[in-house]
Amino acid sequence: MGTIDRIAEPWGTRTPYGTGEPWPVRVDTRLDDGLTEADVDAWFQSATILHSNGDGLDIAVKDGRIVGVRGRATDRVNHGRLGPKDLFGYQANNSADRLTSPLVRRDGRLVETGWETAMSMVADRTEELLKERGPSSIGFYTTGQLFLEEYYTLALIAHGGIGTNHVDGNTRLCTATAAAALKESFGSDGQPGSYTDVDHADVIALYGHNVAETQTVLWSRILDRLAGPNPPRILCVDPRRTPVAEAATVHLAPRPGTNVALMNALLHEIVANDWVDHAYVDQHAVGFDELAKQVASCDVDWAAEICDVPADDLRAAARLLGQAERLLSTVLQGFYQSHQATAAAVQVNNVNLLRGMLGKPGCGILQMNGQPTAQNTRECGADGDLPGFRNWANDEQVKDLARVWNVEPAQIPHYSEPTHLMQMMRYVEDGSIRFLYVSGTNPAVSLPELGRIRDVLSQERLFLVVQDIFLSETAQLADVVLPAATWGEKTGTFTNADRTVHLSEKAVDPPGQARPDLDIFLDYARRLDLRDKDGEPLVTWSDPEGAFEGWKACSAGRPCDYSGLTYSKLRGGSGIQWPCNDEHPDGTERIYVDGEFWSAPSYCESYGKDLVTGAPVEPVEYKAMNPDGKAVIKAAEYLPPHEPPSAEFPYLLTTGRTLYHFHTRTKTGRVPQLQAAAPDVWIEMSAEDSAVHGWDEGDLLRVSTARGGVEARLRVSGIRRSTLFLPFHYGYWDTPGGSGPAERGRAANELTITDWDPCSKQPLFKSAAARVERISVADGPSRAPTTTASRPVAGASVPETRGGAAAAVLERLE
Ligand SMILES: Nc1nc2c(c(=O)[nH]1)N[C@H]1C(S)=C(S)[C@@H](COP(=O)(O)OP(=O)(O)OC[C@H]3O[C@@H](n4cnc5c(=O)[nH]c(N)nc54)[C@H](O)[C@@H]3O)O[C@H]1N2
Ligand SMILES: Nc1nc2c(c(=O)[nH]1)N[C@H]1C(S)=C(S)[C@@H](COP(=O)(O)OP(=O)(O)OC[C@H]3O[C@@H](n4cnc5c(=O)[nH]c(N)nc54)[C@H](O)[C@@H]3O)O[C@H]1N2
Ligand SMILES: [Mo]
Repeated sequence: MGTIDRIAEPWGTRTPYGTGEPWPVRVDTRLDDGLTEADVDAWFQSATILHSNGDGLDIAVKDGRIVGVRGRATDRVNHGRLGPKDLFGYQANNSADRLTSPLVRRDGRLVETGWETAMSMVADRTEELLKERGPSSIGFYTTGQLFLEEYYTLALIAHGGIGTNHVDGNTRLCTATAAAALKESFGSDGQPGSYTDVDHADVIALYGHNVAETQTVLWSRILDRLAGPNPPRILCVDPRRTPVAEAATVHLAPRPGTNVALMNALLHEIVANDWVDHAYVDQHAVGFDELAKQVASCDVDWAAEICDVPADDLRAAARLLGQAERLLSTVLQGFYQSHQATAAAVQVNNVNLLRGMLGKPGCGILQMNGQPTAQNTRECGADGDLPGFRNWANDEQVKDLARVWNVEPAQIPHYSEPTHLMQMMRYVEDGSIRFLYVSGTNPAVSLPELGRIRDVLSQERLFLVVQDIFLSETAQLADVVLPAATWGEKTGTFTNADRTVHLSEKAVDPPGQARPDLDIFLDYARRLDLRDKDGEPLVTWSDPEGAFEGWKACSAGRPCDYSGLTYSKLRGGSGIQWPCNDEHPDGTERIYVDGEFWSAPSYCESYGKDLVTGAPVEPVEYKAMNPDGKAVIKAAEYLPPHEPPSAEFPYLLTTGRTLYHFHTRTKTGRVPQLQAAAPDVWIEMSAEDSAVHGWDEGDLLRVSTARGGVEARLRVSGIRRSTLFLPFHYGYWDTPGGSGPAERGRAANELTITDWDPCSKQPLFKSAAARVERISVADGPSRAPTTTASRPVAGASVPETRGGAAAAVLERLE
């Protein structure tokens, strides 16, 4: 037991363990300064809300206020551990500038009002538009950060009540490709792997996934294996020298946007060396011959040229994969936010399929999620899917959803796939969508090409509703702002990236008039007087547990089956993995254990798409290709990025995250320990490139693309040559809640392009052609963290990132 500075040491103290042994418990506790556990009035069960890992925790309350958090020793996900954002992030709930009353725009300004006025404006405008222009004038844009009960209610209102097809989540920017890749390979969304695969794997391959910074506790688990006997070997595919790259046996640092070439070369080697489990492939998959044909010419020399990676390193990587006995593969934004996102992510599935490494301890795939509740957005149909992973192109499944909702099947739009967000923005731009209801997301910072997005969202003819907990950049553009209660202030459930469902209890009252998102959606439904086909109220519940029961009925018999879960079952112990039903009353650790997939034509969530054009595969084609519901090995040809470097824009710019901040910083920017660790934007460049220009650490640079410019101080880091990296956390406003724009333009999305993967429709944040110039010489180093991928190159004189006494966390080893 002892305290440790968890800003300086984000992953905490090592607890080494060997293959297949239980991961030791380490309970992390952080309370407001001066308090001890004896001072806490009560603890309330929950899980982490600033990433997708789903670490179980308890919220400490004193005098009706959240005063800290403690990891749950009994939880299967984290065995007591928490990451820095979780340990300090709760303080954002207590910020003095939370939204506490609804706001409406009068004479151009947002002014405070009551719920009655605000909600009747929202409902009246909806009804007017429904009368004048029909349901297609209404759009909903939600998030991956609310609770399951809220998404399911919103999906019912939008798809079943209003009858619009324009429903999406920011999960489109986040893990649309995870869902798409799982649908392509296995017929349905649903994570094959389990975090316990880390305990058993002998090779862990991470593709475009900086797990060390983005799921810190999962990285602690990997670090503990690395520190124990028989450590796993690590393959890292990332253009930056991330903490994962530093721990890797093989690190491939490809040119951004060349993932498919790299994957095809790895698959080429696996086929050429016959590292293929033919018995598994013959019995459980279709499509091997097409893949073998596709990769036949993709040798490592070919890929080495395209990816700018040494051919020998590619060979070494393929050998790791080909000779692994228990291979765990993980994929995230370095693959998902690229032009061939789904094609690349599917090739990772193909590696595990070829090796027959699925459904056994240590053999898994984690097509990772990012946001804490993104899985639920997808399951509940609040994001461009239908609830319960139902297939919009299968009339029987739509009919079944209509049965659950007691509406006519024709009421649920299914003439095409639900509209994806980038298309919705286009409809707003051209005026066919006139009402946009945004909940729990900040598109004025997080969408590509912000200059355009600001114009689109501030149009006079658009009625913009923003439901948030702070006056975000987007809320400032709204016609009506609805103040929400958040995590710790409301009850509900959410599901992490390995299908673990957690209950999150209300610990304190929300500030002022703020209300849970669920209550706001229910109020909206009541005002619209939405009815089922018998004239009874469409939404039959009035609280979270009622919504959960409704969802259980909707999910029963589908892959994401929650029918065996209850709030009381989720109380007290660990989170539980779906499917959880009569057959699996304690949940399901691994799916596809017997090599049977959710891909039968009558059951699958999708018939798949053409990976190049995104055109849906016709049902008859799918049935002919895969009549028995096997896994689909889908090949893809490499295509170059859409915006290659040029004489004018010679660099490739990529963007992403740092360990200490969450997204647009509405929460983490208000937390002193986190904000101090990464207070301002920076730009990463290699030592080689900075030497060519004669630039040094801390110089103020201007990076530009065809869309705009951003100014940032230089961090000379371990990033590959001819590549630049910007964190995307820093918005238009200088400090969150600040009253004015930042001194310098610094949002990465001023620079990114309006373009997306044809299959998943996920926007491209990871490669844009850019140029860079120096504005002024350094007066000191940049303020990028030194503990992470932005670590300065050896020899630079940069003060270490430290949190000091303010960042002390109690660790209890058991
Ligand atoms: N600290 C922190 N944690 C978070 C979040 C956060 O904001 N902050 N957000 C959460 C959410 S919503 C998400 S989606 C996840 C995202 O988690 P990650 O995907 O791990 O994070 P990113 O930084 O977006 O991208 C990962 C890596 O992709 C690399 N990359 C860039 N271009 C390419 C490429 O062309 N090919 C390859 N192979 N790699 C490339 C980048 O160098 C980067 O290190 O994190 C979650 N966790
Ligand atoms: N350039 C670049 N852009 C990116 C990315 C990238 O890597 N590079 N990553 C993309 C990805 S993966 C993601 S997930 C998105 C994230 O982008 P956003 O979703 O826009 O980012 P957040 O800052 O998480 O915004 C969430 C909003 O919800 C509010 N909020 C928090 N809790 C609650 C609640 O309980 N109820 C309500 N109603 N509101 C709440 C917060 O205050 C905040 O305003 O960004 C995407 N944009
Ligand atoms: Mo995300």
